[in-house]
Amino acid sequence: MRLDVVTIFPEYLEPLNVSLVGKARARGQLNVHVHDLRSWTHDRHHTVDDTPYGGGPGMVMKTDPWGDALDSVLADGYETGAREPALIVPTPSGRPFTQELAVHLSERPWLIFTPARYEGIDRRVVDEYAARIPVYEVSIGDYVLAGGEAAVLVVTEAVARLLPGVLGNAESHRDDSFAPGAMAGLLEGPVYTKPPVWRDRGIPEVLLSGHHGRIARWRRDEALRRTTANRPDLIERCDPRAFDKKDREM
Ligand code: 6GU
Repeated sequence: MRLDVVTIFPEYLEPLNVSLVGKARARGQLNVHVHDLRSWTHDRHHTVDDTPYGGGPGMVMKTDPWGDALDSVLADGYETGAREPALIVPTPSGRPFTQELAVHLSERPWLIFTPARYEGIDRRVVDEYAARIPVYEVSIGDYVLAGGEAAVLVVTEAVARLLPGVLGNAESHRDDSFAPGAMAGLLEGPVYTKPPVWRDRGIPEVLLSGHHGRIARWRRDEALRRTTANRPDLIERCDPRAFDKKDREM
């Protein structure tokens, strides 16, 4: 997969060199290009923003630097064989970024991120590229960040770990919270490792029983308990057929 990020803070994307995403890059599973938007400005002050039409607070990112940057990134990618680009526009007004969207994006070969600062990018930029390529406007949650760069890190990590061969073991995302399947939409319960006693705290006896059926039942009960406490909305949205008689006794 190829990723391009156009930003006025290229250093904000340095975490892309670390950990899972960094290793995926080093192994050639991810081809990442971070670009400084200001290299597509032509004035002495490298201006990327201006006052909003219609008035109001804050500044709006200008059309020309973004248009020139995106044309150049697209041309460069195509030249090197990249195909089927999609634009990812991080914005608090976007559609919610979910595991389902992460899975969908992980199946695309080329993602171009446009994290904005200030009050966002002139709308004509998004409209222009939406007429040419798929555009996904995404929000990572119901709060406001100072810019989209942190959202790029979030989306990139969620997507990269789904790429073939990036996680050590293919089963690693089978039980992810939000993954389809046996734990259908429930949050994961608690986990434990050695030592068996720490500061007088033991671990749930069932985990030492070696009884796989009882362990699976316990994990499901814990997942239900945690989901009910932290995300009752997820329980509401579950297919009632996903629950068995023992669930209903909880
Ligand atoms: Cl993607 N950008 C900004 N600036 N704020 C956000 C966001 C994105 N998602 C949630 N809040």
